[in-house]
Amino acid sequence: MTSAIESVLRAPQLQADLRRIGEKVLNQERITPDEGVMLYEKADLSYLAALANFVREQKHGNNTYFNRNFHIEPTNLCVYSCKFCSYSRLIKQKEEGWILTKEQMMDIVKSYDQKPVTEVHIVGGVLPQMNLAFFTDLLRSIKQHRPELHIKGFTAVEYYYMFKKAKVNYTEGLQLLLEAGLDSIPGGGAEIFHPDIRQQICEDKCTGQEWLAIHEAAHHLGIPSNCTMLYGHIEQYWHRIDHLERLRQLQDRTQGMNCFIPLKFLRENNEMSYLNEVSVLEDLRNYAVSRIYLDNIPHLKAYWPMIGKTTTQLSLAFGVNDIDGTIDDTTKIYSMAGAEDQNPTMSTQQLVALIKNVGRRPIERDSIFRPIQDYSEIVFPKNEFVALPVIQNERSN
Ligand code: V47
Ligand code: SF4
Repeated sequence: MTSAIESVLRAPQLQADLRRIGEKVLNQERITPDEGVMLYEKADLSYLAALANFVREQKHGNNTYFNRNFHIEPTNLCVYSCKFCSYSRLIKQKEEGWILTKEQMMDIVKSYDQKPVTEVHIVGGVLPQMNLAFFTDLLRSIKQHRPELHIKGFTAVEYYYMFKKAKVNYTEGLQLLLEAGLDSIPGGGAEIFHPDIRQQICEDKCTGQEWLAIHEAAHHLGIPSNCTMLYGHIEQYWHRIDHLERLRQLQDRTQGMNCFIPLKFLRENNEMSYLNEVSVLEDLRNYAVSRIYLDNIPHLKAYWPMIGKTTTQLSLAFGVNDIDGTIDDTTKIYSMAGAEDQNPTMSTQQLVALIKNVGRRPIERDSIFRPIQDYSEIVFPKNEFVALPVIQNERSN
């Protein structure tokens, strides 16, 4: 029997260099940086979809993962001034900002006491008073209150600053947080590693090399992490491939990263608002090339609060196999940057419907991607079902 990818590779009009890349993907061989750039520049979206879906189905079949999570954003004040950031307020504009006390954050945790969430994602601005001692104390209190809640906490940017202030090296700092209850590290702060771009969009925070070194130190301590790339602003395709290549090399050394999350630049309320946002087609192209290039990172996530529910459904045909979680309206990072969903929250039923409606198998997972519940056969009571944009129904009309 001929697979879909084999018939795509036989198309007579396909350029020879693109066909060679496709054959590599079919044979599960790694593509080179030049080939990655070529895919971005020359490949048809339908060709990319076929290759990326092949990789996705080799790794995960039809499974599409989500989790039940909420966020805590300790502060939106920040000592840094990333030009793309709509969220942070410099300390001088502090009347527009918030700083949560430990008690306020514990109240957020306690508000989920009767709810079946499995993860808290903690991320925010960088402030001197939110230091290593403050956060180890917070993590200890969370674990004391709810030991089984997975704490995915703090970007490498936040770590870099707090470890420097505390005069500890990366391993010492991470070890302290691990002992206090840290379970994993989110992917934020990576932006674009290449210094030519990084200096223009976020010159005053940690470098790409420092970001990578902190994740590497975490992996050596057995702390898993995610990784991200902020795309669709002033970078070129080869900067994206340079970024993916650095992640692929780190993963070859440590196997510590579970998931890659492309983050689309959103333009409202920041210093880069003069740029247009890239199109949905570009989002899909980026998911597909990322899936093909990062052959050693198991999962590819579409972060639905950022790209919206319809693009999330489409992304499942372009290599994506994870859509993050319920969120419960607990993050402001993307709504402040102009995301279409100003109060991001989805019930389990809605996440399941979103996945099922495009013919995929919805699986709830834990934070390190172990399956918790297969929802493919579960029928929710009718009155709890909330309609979503339904791509499959549009096709079948
Ligand atoms: O590092 C800030 C990005 C990141 C904008 O690990 C923006 O599961 C687009 O990393 N347009 C923080 N992006 C959030 C993050 C994340 C999100 C979801 C899941 C995970 C995970 C991690 O948000 C920052 C920055 O790259 N960001 N401003 C903006 N205007
Ligand atoms: Fe601060 Fe993060 Fe915003 Fe940069 S992206 S200004 S580090 S909150």
